[in-house]
Amino acid sequence: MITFYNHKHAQHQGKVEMFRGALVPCFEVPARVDHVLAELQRRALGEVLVPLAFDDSAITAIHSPRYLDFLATAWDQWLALDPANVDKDILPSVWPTRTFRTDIEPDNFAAKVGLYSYDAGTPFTAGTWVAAREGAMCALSAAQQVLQGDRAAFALSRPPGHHAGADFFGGYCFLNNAALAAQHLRNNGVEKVAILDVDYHHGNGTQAIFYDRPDVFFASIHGDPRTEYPFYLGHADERGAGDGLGANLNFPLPRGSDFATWSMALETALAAIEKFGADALVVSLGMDTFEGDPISGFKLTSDDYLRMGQRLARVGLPTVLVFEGGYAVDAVGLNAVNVLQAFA
Ligand code: Q9C
Ligand code: ZN
Repeated sequence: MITFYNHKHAQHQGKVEMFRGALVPCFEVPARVDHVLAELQRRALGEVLVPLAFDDSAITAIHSPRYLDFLATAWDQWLALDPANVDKDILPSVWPTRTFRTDIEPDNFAAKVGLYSYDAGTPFTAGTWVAAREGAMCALSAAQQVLQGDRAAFALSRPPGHHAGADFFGGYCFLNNAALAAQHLRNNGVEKVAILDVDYHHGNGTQAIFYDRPDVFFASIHGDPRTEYPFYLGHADERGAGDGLGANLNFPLPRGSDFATWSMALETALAAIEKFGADALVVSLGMDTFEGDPISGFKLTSDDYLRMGQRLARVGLPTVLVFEGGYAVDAVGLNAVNVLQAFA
């Protein structure tokens, strides 16, 4: 399996995120991807390539122009406020909640940051746009590889993507890599695409992007949003809207769930994907379901990821795997490559 590696990922390097009234060191660190790359190379799992370049139209197919313009200029706007900002991350602190307007972009920079985000845990740094954009190219390249006939391809990148919506960042995510891959498949002759999100956290961004669409099925297995981030989406009764009704399926599971419970949800999700008639599969491959994850609550073991990879391969569809979360840094290489090796 070919891996498209974001060699610019370390340009996104957040310092701190808000947690219980304090700024704490970021969990989403460059070492995560370094460990996956090292393990891929140690097990010689296939070629590791830099991504191809795709036109902006591949990104505007998912993200709004004004959001992309904000991402591209945010760091310069931040420095224009005060050159001393160069040593600090951008973190939002004000948001337009219910009853506020979001159609007018404010001139005030803090207000803009809030307009395009939904949490205070996702720092925007000097290299965030460059890293996120190159990550999008990795996801698009992996989709392209599958379009060209490969059984599967892997996009190895950070920042992750599945919490990012058409016009907002959050949950450590800026551009929705899985959505970009799915849309690229759609735009190049694949009629029906299924996205399976196995990250511990509900893929709220991906769900929102495709919620009213009948051509992209979204299924997610995740910690119950009543107790787990992102809290405000991911319930079982969210089944899609309009033409997309029936093309969205959530499996919220309680904290502490192990692979026995998790894999029952997987079987139901895969049966629904088969019934949908998907021609290709995009997997949001988060590794934060691991028992050792510092911010999550499932109990999957390293061996369980071999079972997961085997099962995903048995679906038999052309598959794009996109790296998402996973914060047990020392184990994330072993666990991710277990999925990939068992798949291959
Ligand atoms: N103190 C992904 O896995 N908040 N994002 C965690 C920890 C945000 C996770 C709070 C978690 C976002 C891609
Ligand atoms: Zn996650």
